[in-house]
Amino acid sequence: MTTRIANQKLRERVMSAEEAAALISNGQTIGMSGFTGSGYPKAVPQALAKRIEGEHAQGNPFRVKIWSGASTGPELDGALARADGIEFRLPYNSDPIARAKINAGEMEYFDMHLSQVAPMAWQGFLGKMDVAVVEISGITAEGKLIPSASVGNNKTWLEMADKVILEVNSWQSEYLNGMHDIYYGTALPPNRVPIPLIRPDDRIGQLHFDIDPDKVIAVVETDAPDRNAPFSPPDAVAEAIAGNILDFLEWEARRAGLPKSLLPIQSGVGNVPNAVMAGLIKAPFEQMTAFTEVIQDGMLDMIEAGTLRMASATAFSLSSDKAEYFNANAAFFRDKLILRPQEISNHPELVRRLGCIAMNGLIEADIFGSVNSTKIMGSKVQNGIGGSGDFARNGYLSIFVTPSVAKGGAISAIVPKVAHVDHIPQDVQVIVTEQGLADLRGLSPRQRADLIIEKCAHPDYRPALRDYYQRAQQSSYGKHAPVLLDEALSWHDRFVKTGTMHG
Ligand code: 0RQ
Repeated sequence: MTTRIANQKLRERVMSAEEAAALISNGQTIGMSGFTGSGYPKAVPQALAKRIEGEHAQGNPFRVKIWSGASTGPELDGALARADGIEFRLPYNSDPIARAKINAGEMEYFDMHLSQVAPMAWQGFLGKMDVAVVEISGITAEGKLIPSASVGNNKTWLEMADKVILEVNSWQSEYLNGMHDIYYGTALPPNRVPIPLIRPDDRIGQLHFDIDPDKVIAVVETDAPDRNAPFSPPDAVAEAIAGNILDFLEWEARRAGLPKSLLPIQSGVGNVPNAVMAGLIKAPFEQMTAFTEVIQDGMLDMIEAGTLRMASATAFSLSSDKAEYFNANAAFFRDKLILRPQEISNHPELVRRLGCIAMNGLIEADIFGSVNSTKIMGSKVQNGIGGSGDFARNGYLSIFVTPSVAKGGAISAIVPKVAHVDHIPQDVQVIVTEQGLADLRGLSPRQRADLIIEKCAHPDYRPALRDYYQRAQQSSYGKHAPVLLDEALSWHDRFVKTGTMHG
């Protein structure tokens, strides 16, 4: 199984996952590849988890610090969290076992903007990286690394880490070779220069990662699929939200005189963004582009339908079926997709220059348009801010989408005040639910409140929101953004105590 390793020197480092995991020590910081369930190492983390369980059984401490690109898969975060082997994790997690550990206070989790991970790692305050464990899809004869289905922070991890363990996964399509654009021009201030990317399809870097072969302590061969949760087919709520967005985009394109190709789209993960992609296939836009962080199922459909000309991202985020489909049809897709490091795919300079249309999910929004994307009832993390902040602050348009209620109606997604803020009102231009769409651009807090309550809130919660807001307008300390301090978070408090926000 050495056909993917064309370099003699690195072929000599091939060993088993168990042997490679034995090279990792307690307390080390590990830079893992992986972004939204693609391109993460699969064999070494599982072998490491087994080793950690063995050490724990003998009463020995063994925990590591994990830095990744974004979420990974059950073989990595799931296995290591189950073994109680993760002491600290950054920057985005969607694994349920790791989430439970974080929310039980048993694992430290630093949730940060995805574009900032690599620059902040270089700034040094996060500490040093001992080992990088990176999945790749092959090694060239010259010893260059062919990236896998995600790029994430791999370039940085390969440069920063003292030692490198490579997983060469032959399940990944060989057609990935040629799809990447690895930019090596980033530097820290005062040496930073403009990033020379003007259009989403510009290529500014190289196809492969550079690597110092002397740092590579192990090469492990795998043949294992990326694992991602399947998307549920769009339900009536997702379709209504998508319909509201599509009407708005058509209106906005006419109003602002945007081209037929619109502006580059960014779409978050989840069923609703996927439904929007499905809707865009039928919209009157042509030759669209995406400058985004993940390529989901819906984007491949748009490319096949001819509505999307190309997509730039840092990773695939495909359901298992779609990932198999991609592998079978990679020859068709390869010249229409570009995968870049996440500090480039999400770079504020580029998002602002290109004028991305950002569409992201939310947990809850308040009547003034602050958005909570991460913490249920203000304290329980769901996933993390991911790239939503990179795009929401810098896009031409910043749209947030959500069903108007959660947990069967026990929770209103529109509340008097969010219990945690990820996106301040200045970064939230449009809020969309299945009830309607609130275009908040240019509006004062009080104008925003009227619109959000009437257009976005569920009818079951609208009277209570109106009542709260009317009383706030009368007795708030200030009248610019009226608030009842002793009541603003009472909806959350009621849910925690009684299981419903209904009074
Ligand atoms: O919980 O799974 O226990 O049922 O949150 O909610 O409705 O399935 O929505 O999958 O679109 O995720 C904001 C989490 C939405 C996502 C968020 C509960 C709900 C359910 C998931 P269950 P849904 P989605 C690109 C951009 C931040 C990162 C980002 C996200 C679970 O979009 O992580 O945008 N965004 N990245 O029941 C209590 C509420 C709730 C609630 C939902 N108000 N109160 N629970 N839930 N609303 C991608 C990357 O950056 C990598």
